[in-house]
Amino acid sequence: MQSNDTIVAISSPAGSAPRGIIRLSGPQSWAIAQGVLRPLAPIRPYCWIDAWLDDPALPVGLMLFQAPRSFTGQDVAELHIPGSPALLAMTMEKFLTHGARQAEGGEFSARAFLNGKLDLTEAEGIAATIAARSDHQLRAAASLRHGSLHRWVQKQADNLADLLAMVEAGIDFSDEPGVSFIALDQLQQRLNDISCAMQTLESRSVSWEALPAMPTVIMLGRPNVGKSSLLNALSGQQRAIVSPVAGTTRDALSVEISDASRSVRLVDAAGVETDLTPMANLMNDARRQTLLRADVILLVIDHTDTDGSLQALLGEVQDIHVWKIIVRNKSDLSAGLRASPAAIPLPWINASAKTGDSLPALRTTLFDYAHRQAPVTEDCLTLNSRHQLLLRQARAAVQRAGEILASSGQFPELLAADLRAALDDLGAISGTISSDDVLGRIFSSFCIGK
Ligand SMILES: Nc1nc2c(ncn2[C@@H]2O[C@H](COP(=O)(O)OP(=O)(O)OP(=O)(O)O)[C@@H](O)[C@H]2O)c(=O)[nH]1
Ligand SMILES: [Mg+2]
Repeated sequence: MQSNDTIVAISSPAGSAPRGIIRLSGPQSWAIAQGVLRPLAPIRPYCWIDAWLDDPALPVGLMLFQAPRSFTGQDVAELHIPGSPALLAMTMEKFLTHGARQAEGGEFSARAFLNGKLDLTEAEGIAATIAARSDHQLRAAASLRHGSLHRWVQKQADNLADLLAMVEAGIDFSDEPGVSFIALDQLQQRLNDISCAMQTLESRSVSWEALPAMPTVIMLGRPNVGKSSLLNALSGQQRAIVSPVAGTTRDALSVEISDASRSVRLVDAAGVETDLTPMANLMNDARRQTLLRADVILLVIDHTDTDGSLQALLGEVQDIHVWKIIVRNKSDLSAGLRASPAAIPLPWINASAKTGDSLPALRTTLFDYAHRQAPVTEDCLTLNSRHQLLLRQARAAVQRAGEILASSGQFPELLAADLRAALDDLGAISGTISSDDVLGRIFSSFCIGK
């Protein structure tokens, strides 16, 4: 990974926005920035500098950061301009012709890592933040980014390094009678403590892969109540066929709907058929399978539903223990709803897929329920498969060391080798010891500009 040239990338999100940011990092970043734009005041790091771009003629803002006090640990320049994609692309071109190189995905974070500004788990936290699709992932990513795993690793690595130093000193001075650096039972106790701490982390942690990426909301209701119409209206797309013919939707259909920070997958399951033809049986089976994936069930009813049909619907989902909400669709029809509010034992909302009445409130309710789950806390870390593998290896090495000690205590060289192996594995979690190969794999999953 080359890190002594100057890289540049657009680091604001894709698309139009009031403000766009182009970031440079490397020894030439200040000079290249001054080649492309004219500062209107003497340049100083860590403060806003008004500047002028000649083509097109525009006032812009410049921020300079001096090595090593910057995100990457190098000299950094940040240009703030109006966030029009065409203007950003044109300005990027100028930086490239003035000698900067287009940054690869994750290269800014990689430089921060190589300059000791971030450890590998914190860098992974940045990548995970960018990729997060749910509140759970966002919270877990923030915990990584803020160094909770890094601190844990550091503490255990310090303990292991202490023990290793004492065991190795014991080897060096083994010819000297009466010189002992740590009593065997004390050493055994400290190894047990480290192994227990590792076991606790493994058992209390949540696997990254198991975090719900995007909660699923499944709509359920009798044919013709307007499930497909709601799916289309909530997603703003004509995704599902809508018709007055009951039983239009046969297979489950899904769309992703998002607000500013959250997404849910909305699934339109086939309507609940009551006359049991072979086709209806197949549809009912498929729907039950789909329901098992639900984080929230949205029960859809309309003015034709009676207390009885509502109870049948509730019966179908009574064994599924997830959040359930009822939407009384077709609120625009003046006939009113037959199922009385008293018969509705769940949170409910009146809405109309046709007129759009209450759909914003319905969307917000869905996001709120779908993302309502236990938060990821400091002492319940989220580990990805790389962390889990290294942690398991480290614990196995510590356990081997404990066994050598328990069986004889006579082979300090073997003991030291296992402690070193455990230390290497812990080091690889935070990246203090890793091959370029591993680093390349991790940073290549980043997006450009981060
Ligand atoms: N007035 C009114 N009509 C609606 C509303 N929502 C849906 N409809 C109509 O109700 C009929 C059925 O709508 P769909 O969305 O196909 O219903 P569905 O629940 O998906 O039906 P199946 O796929 O058969 O299970 C269509 O004629 C829609 O135009 C609404 O809010 N108000
Ligand atoms: Mg339908």
